[in-house]
Amino acid sequence: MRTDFQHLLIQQDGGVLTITMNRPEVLNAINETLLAELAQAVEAAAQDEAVRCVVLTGAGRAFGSGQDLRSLDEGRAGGATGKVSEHLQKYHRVVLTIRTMPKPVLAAVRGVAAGISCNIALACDMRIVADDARFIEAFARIGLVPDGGGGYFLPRLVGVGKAMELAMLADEVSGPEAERIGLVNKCVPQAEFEVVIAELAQRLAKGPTRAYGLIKKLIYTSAESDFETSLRLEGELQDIAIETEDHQNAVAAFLQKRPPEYRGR
Ligand code: LHQ
Repeated sequence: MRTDFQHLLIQQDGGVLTITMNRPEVLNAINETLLAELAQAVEAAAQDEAVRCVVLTGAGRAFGSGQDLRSLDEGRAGGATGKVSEHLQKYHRVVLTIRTMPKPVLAAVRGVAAGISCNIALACDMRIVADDARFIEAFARIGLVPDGGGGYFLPRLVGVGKAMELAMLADEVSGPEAERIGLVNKCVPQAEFEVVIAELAQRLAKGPTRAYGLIKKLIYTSAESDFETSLRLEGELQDIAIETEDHQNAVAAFLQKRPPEYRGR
């Protein structure tokens, strides 16, 4: 796994790979370099069997402030042409890789998560946030629509009515409120944040990774399937899960009254 990035910090602890977006002076605003590096890092993490859980976070006081508006403006002033939808494809590569990689991805959010940074956090499988977290679907503030998958994730997480409110008003949602409306999984005091993240990430990294990958497929596909299609997929995935070493060892461990040890195989 490459670690010499300009705007990312990469740290591996056992099966947990932490990717930290690192431009704290601009609240980790995403410029071209950060975006390209993020795509490379998540793709490498997806491929690497030694990585069994990914944590995505931001350096300093924020998770991220969205697209770097300065570099966007400079690009325009410099005569950059091309549709924004082409630029968005680079973000789509990131969110698609997060959703499809067959292992859990946690967003660890401290401080602000605005614009497309907010939606990258929503792409992750779970979100654990500190109580200073601020989620802002900032797009409408600058006359844009939610991108990076926001229009897809928002109604699925919080329902259509709330999604509309968050996208149109673009008001801040605090960490505790985000937990209350289901935008995040858990909001914890800042003093406990790092320990809670580390414990959950290590727990997931020591879990039945193959089953986790199949669970992602089952849950994420369900939003697009009818009930019968989902039941069919459930059967196909269970056929795979039941053949895994982790499943067979866990059943043996249960019968022998000892804790299971998952190897991700
Ligand atoms: C920033 C940024 C930033 C550069 C803070 N860029 N410098 C859009 C267009 C095209 C294609 C792709 O898709 C997108 C998607 C998007 O993400 S659109 C949404 C873009 N983001 C925003 O509109 C948020 C802009 N930032 C803010 O509203 C505030 O900075 C927030 C609410 C995030 C944080 O406020 P504060 O905590 O008060 O911090 P601050 O405003 O003082 O920011 C600290 C520094 O970071 C500051 O620099 P300075 O040199 O003055 O200290 C800001 O200029 C810089 N910064 N966001 N997106």
